[in-house]
Amino acid sequence: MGGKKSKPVNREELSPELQQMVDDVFKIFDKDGSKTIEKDEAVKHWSKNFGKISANEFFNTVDYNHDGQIQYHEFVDFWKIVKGSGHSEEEIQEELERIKNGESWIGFDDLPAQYMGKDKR
Ligand SMILES: [Ca+2]
Repeated sequence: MGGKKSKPVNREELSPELQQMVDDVFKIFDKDGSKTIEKDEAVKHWSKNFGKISANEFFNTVDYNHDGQIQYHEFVDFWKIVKGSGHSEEEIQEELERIKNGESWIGFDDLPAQYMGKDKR
């Protein structure tokens, strides 16, 4: 959208350690083990702090096919794209830690446009 040049979508494989962390965080959300994160599971997770805001941002960014659920493969794919966009595994771990601790979803700059969530400018 708009005239801004869009970054190509690059994916980079995650290290086994990071993959494990991604799996762990996914399981924190996916309480019923359905292999999808439902919106209300995300809202519940962030209920202490910014609840709906973080959950909405999270879904805007990661629910790429907009079906209202974050499938496991969407979740994993997202982190591969973050890494492929030049973010270090340390940065990714920090964001995963934040999510784990129920801190607000920050997201990342300079991802391909379709993975930027809603436009914040
Ligand atoms: Ca989805």
